[in-house]
Amino acid sequence: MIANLFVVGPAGSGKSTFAAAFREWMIKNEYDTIVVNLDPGAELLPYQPDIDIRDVVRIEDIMTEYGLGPNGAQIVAADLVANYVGDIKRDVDSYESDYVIYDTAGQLELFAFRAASNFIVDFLGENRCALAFMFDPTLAKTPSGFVSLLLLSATVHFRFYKPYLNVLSKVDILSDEELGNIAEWSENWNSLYDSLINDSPGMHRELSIELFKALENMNVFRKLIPTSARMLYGYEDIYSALQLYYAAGEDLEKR
Ligand SMILES: Nc1nc2c(ncn2[C@@H]2O[C@H](COP(=O)(O)OP(=O)(O)OP(=O)(O)O)[C@@H](O)[C@H]2O)c(=O)[nH]1
Ligand SMILES: [Mg+2]
Repeated sequence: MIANLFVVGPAGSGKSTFAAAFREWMIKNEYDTIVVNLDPGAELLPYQPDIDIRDVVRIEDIMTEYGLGPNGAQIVAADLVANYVGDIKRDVDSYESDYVIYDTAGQLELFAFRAASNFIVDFLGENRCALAFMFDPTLAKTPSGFVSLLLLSATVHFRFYKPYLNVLSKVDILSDEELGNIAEWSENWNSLYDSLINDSPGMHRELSIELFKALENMNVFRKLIPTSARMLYGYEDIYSALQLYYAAGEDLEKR
């Protein structure tokens, strides 16, 4: 059965580049993998999608047809994707690929907070599906930014209720010290709490501390997997983590 991975995250967090780099790593390692672009609003993609929703859902057409501006059209487009899941599934099946990576809409809310997306993930993901939530390092490198991303990731998790990985993107732009801090926060929640307490005082710090406590109670902390598309780094760890979900640790056959 096909293993499906949906890549989600805030705008510009590196979803499309991750999808491209992970496919590259997978193919290099002889795992048959395709990428499906589910972002109708993507203007330029850093890869050639094997299947592209923009072939059937086009923002310009929606703007003309519904008399909408670009933002309204993005919302309609996000919902219209659901009409084509049968066609997408047929195309995916025709590839007979073992792994399918789905690149999702640029703005997180267009994917994570639309009812249509639950249907899309359930239909395409079947019962072999995981989500990768991208942590952008520019936000993740401050303790309060890190907590904000944890909250978003947890929100996505509870919306879809599928196995999920938290992925740190673009680690090549972090200094060793910044990367060390993030790794420490993701492995040791007490250190995240200490960093929050030591942050400059203010409402923002108070809010982050309260959010931290709520997240702790919800037991949503998990280790971040660092990656860099530029250095093709971290994808083996992604693959291993996914195997735990897809095949209970059992390696799928190479082809
Ligand atoms: N240095 C570096 N830059 C990266 C990496 N991954 C992505 N980027 C850059 O981050 C920016 C956003 O990357 P995308 O892959 O387009 O991010 P996205 O989440 O798909 O963006 P939207 O779909 O537009 O929301 C681009 O300028 C990428 O070149 C990385 O590993 N290292
Ligand atoms: Mg993208």
